[in-house]
Amino acid sequence: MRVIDSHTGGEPTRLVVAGGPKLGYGSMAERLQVLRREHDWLRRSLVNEPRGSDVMVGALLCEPEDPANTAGVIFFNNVGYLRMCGHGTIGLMASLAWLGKVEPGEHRIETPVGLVRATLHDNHRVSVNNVESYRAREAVSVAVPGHGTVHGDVAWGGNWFFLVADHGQDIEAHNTEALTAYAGALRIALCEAGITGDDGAEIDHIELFGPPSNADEADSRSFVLCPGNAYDRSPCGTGTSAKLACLQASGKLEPGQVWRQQSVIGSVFEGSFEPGSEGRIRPTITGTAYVNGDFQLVMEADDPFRHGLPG
Ligand code: PYC
Repeated sequence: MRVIDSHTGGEPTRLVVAGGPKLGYGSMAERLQVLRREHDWLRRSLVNEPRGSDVMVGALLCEPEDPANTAGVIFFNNVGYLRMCGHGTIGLMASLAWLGKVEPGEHRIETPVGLVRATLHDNHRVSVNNVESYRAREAVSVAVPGHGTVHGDVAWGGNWFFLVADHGQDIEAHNTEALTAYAGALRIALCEAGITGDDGAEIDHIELFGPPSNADEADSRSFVLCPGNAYDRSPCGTGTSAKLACLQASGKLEPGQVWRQQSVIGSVFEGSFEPGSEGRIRPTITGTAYVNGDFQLVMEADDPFRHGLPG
């Protein structure tokens, strides 16, 4: 199995480009179900220790269902499957460019939640025109044990997010342990209070906002806790999409206006949107990714952990 590693603003993506399991010819949503049901060993092998780590996001490159599209992709992490991944799509394009499989310009990529458009620029830059995003609920209150009542917006950006500004935490790289504990407690509190995305979907990403480290470089800084309890080193593509949807819903961002979202470690995505259908937005997120590995996976038959630790 050939694998390309990349990172997008510090957040890793490990992409299987050859030798992965056969998942049939359905949509990416259908193939995700086959992967989860019959080949979950692939996720654990790539992402979990001893080969991977909690921070790693894995991706499986697929033949597209529609041959007019460039590729399909399914993303996963240390505890399960992601619906969409913005930093991962930027990493996917950098990896395909590394392999000489894509030219600069726009490419259509199939994901489990729909088609996205990814534009490969020069200098390792990629723009992802993401799925339509929207704020589902505004200023939702939740009691978080040890932290009082917290207010946040529920928004969809390709994954479900709870976005909070009134958290009283320092969004700083030296404070990630406390931020992880706070955001983890908030996620559990949402779950216990029955606060969900549409159709009862679990809100599995928490996004805390604060001022940027330098107002010349960004408009806001965020800390994003992903399912599985690792925080996103990048500003999070689906999270930035959710943020743009909330800004638009509050009348704070106009179509085409650029919003610069900084991650807790300081990397920046640029985002903007066009109007979508039914009051939703179609966000575009631009970031930079570098390839930092190109290798074969080895699975020795007598290695008890060749498929990773459970999880
Ligand atoms: O960039 O959308 C993203 C993402 C989701 C989880 C980790 N990164």
